[in-house]
Amino acid sequence: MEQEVLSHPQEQERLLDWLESEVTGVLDWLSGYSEGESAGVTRLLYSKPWLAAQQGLAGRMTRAGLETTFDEVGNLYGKLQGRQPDVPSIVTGSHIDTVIQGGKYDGAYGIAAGLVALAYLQKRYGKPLRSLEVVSLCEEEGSRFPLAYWGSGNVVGKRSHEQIVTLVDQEGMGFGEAMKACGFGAGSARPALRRDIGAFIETHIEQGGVLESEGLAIGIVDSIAGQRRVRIELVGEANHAGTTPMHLRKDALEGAGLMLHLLRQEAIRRGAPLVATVGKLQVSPNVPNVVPGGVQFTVDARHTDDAQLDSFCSWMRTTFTELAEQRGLSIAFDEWFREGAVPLHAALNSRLERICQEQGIAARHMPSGAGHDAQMFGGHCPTALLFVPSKRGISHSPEEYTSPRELAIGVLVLVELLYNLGYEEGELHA
Ligand code: HGY
Ligand code: MN
Ligand code: MN
Repeated sequence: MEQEVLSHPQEQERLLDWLESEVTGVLDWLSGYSEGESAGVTRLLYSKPWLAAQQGLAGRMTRAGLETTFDEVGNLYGKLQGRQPDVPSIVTGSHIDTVIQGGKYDGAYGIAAGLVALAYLQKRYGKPLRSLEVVSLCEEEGSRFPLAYWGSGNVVGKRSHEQIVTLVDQEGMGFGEAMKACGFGAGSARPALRRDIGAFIETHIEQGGVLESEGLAIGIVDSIAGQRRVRIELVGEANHAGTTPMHLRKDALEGAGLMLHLLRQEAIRRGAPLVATVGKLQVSPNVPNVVPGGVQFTVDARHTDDAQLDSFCSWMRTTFTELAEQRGLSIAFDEWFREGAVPLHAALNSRLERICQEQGIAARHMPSGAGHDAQMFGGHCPTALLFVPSKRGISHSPEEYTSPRELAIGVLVLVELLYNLGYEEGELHA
């Protein structure tokens, strides 16, 4: 394959033009499936736009000649059947859900890239040796329910129906109820767990500024940072804003404010790649003339070294507990998400490196501070994650942007890797 595409740079140019129009076409179409009129894309798990997007993708996969199936949690697969149906599949894809008012590339790009790559390979080379599949994973972000990686976690056996029984969204809708309303749930279709995946490849926007700042086209990810997500509840004493002297207050918001400040200072003191974020904060009763009696806020902490991450989190618990005591507040911690740092597959990354060299594509190895479905697959099967640049490093925002050419180059590298893995004889991971 490399010879055929590479020997004529004009042919590579023509292919990139075609890939550009195809992948941007899918992304523009997909971005139309969003909640309400707000800026950006909001497509939450088991919501109406989520279901419409999955059904729309199923139609596209079928029209592209792929065998289309849903599993019981709503992961959608499009399969290009291989000549050796009993050997493990090569799967590529990403997540269809988004954050609230997110961008149109996070997750969606990996699905669009897989769809376009399989359509091209089938048209150009027909049936592969090993089956090639594109998967639209139902959920990764944890935006609607307090649980993340529901899609990929079910595929690799790290999520189960027992974990969601008591989970509800902001409106009080139960996880199981929302899943059932979309026609999914235990027994609704084939089980999600897969033990027949020979390799998982995820193409994703970088969501950071390294590639852009270094003028590179491709990031080959060596490891994905570990994550902890903790909900913290502070309870003080609601009281009259006018009659309660400052020294007699048990002000939950004042306590939270101090904790946020200390958290930031400590993360800066410990230095990169540690990051800590308070992204959500709720005050009760949240009215101007009442001393806040209660606050709930979240901490999202990440590091590529799990021991460092654990050390930071235990510092946080000790420091916050002491501070709460000093201020007459009660404090409760609920860690609802924990994922370890994951190394990605060295042999697949060497293939990616070679492909970029042969194609004359500027690339580098790098870590990922963002979590990805590849983090789930990494402990389950040989897994690779490749990045394309994000403009100004912005993501999880309507400002998220990657140029059509940068998107196409990512698809071209994916096409090459899928060709290597899917069509070439010999050991899969020699
Ligand atoms: O939060 C993350 O790292 C990912 O975008 N879910
Ligand atoms: Mn994301
Ligand atoms: Mn993502």
